[in-house]
Amino acid sequence: MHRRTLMLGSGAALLGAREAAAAGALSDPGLPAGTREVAEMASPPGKVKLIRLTDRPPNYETPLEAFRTPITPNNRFFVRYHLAELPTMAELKDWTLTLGGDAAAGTAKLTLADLRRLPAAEVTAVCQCAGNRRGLFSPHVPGVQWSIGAMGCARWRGARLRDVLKLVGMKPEALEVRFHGSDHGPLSETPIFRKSLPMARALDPNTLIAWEMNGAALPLANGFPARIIVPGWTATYWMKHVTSIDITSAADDGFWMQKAYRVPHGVFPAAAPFPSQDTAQNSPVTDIVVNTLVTDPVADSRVHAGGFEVRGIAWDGGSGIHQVEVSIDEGKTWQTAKLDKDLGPFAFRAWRHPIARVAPGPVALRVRATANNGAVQPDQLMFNPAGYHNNAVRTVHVVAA
Ligand SMILES: Nc1nc2c(c(=O)[nH]1)N[C@H]1C(S)=C(S)[C@@H](COP(=O)(O)O)O[C@H]1N2
Ligand SMILES: [Mo]
Repeated sequence: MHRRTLMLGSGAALLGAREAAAAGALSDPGLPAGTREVAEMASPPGKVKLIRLTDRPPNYETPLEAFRTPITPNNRFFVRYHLAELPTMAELKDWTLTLGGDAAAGTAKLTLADLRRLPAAEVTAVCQCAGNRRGLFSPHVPGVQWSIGAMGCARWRGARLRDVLKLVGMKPEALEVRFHGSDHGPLSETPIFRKSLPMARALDPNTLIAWEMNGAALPLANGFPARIIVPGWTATYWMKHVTSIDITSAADDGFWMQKAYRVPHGVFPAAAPFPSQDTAQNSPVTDIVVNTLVTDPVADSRVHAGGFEVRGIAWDGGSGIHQVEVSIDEGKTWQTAKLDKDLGPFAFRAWRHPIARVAPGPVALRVRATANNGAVQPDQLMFNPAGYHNNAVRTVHVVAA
């Protein structure tokens, strides 16, 4: 089969310098100088105005303005790939999903039509890269310098992974379920992108193979025709263009499980650990940590001294949001925000809070969320060398007039 590199950025409509600067302000000005010299606004095929970080592989971030609604539109949803050679739409017309593995009782090959014949399930869930906000790490750490937009929330529809696994059955020694997608590296030495889940998470009724995102087919860059959805877990497990699923009796020892996406022990307590992937040195990232994003007012903007509203979103790894608090006095006192409609425990929870009259001049807004499991955003960054799980309370500086 003929394969070629899809450069999502090729033919991208770049914005004018002034528009790019304005959009850059929307993308969050909190990045240390120099972390992002190459970023610019771009509209790769099927997408509108994303922040381009790299082209090969494509890494595009969602700007702040797209988080004003708790559902992120498909055409503004971020894009993250590790490997540069992506499948084309033409190649994916012949897509099939192969089921097997040493701990599967049988094997099968499914088409998209086969998958769609299984009972459909729906879940609204945040897809967030564990490296979201890595660019805001201090001290600086290497890796894609994401600001706040390596995440999105969508309504995903597909088959339950457990129903798919039932088609082949499993042996008692089944330990992990391993996924592979159809993208690959330019050189055969590049480790293929392969991820696995512990059996319990694979069999969780919320874990899906989705073919629909917000009521439409998955965009090519977000995993067409089908991807894994693991609500509550960071997006590294959400395999796009998934082409094979193996039930295995051994822990996956590939690079992307054993070396990448790992955090030191004890720094991030996880409700759902992954014991077969623990080593003496570290653990795999699993649960999304509790976090908030202020969408209004935008940093460095002017607010009305007579009163203004602070708005944003909050989310965690699936316990749901208990409360969101706002402080305008450097965290000495906190006021409780009003939570908007609940779209489910895995979704962005929109919130708002009116600030009464303030003195004209600088205002420093701090916002923190507490999850239903008791977890609260820390004041200080929980440092780890690969730059994951940045959920430190942030300050948004505005000027009241
Ligand atoms: N096939 C494939 N699936 C993948 C990846 C990848 O590189 N290839 N990256 C994973 C990671 S680390 C992230 S953060 C999410 C990003 O999902 P998105 O591109 O739909 O936003 O996809 C996950 N699934
Ligand atoms: Mo990621």
